[in-house]
Amino acid sequence: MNLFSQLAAEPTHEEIFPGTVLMRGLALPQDAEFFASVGVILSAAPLHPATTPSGLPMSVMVSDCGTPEAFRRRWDPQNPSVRKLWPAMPRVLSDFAIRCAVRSGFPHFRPDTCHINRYQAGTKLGIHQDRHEFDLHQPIVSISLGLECIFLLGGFQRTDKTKHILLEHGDVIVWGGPSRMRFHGVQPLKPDHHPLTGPYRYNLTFRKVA
Ligand code: MD3
Ligand code: FE
Repeated sequence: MNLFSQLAAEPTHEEIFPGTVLMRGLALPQDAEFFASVGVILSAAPLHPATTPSGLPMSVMVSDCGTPEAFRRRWDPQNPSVRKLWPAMPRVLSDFAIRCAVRSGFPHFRPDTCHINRYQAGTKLGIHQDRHEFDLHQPIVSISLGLECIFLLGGFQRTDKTKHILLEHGDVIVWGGPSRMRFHGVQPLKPDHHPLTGPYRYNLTFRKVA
């Protein structure tokens, strides 16, 4: 490893807003391990289309894992068709999410769910707020794997102007209390290919919901 690749391997620590910390590249050293864990989850809990609150299918495919308590809480009312109990969260993923939270000033975070979003060319996520019931004192940890995307991070009203944030393979964002109700979305993905994930972007979102 030369000097430049060492510098490139160093993750960033950028506070975008109070309560929003972007750590570029933090997941890179374990990317293959994490992607293998995603495969294990998806073999037990296959991807299905996310649905809008009114029941319409969306272009983003989703799955979940976590504790039975979190499953019963049905924190994601967008997926009422999922009946099978979620598989357990792989330890490598929960341990990493906890380390991400510690680095961001949330040492008590213990996620009980990991929600998976899968995007491909053209998949987008319209500007929305996450209004699910969960402990507002807990942060949310999000890991990006595979294709890059433009993440839109807005304010507290739908029409507030948005920051455009390039999220690449291995990037991690932690969302803490004061940023929790910000509007956010994902611009349509460009067609591309990633050596680990192929034509897809995966986003893993860790939360404590029970
Ligand atoms: C921003 N997913 O599933 S960030 C979602 O890239 C979703 O797939 C993003 O937005 C994605 O609802 C991952 C998740 C996230 C969660 C809470 C937030 C972003 C947030 C609260 C405030 C601002
Ligand atoms: Fe969201």
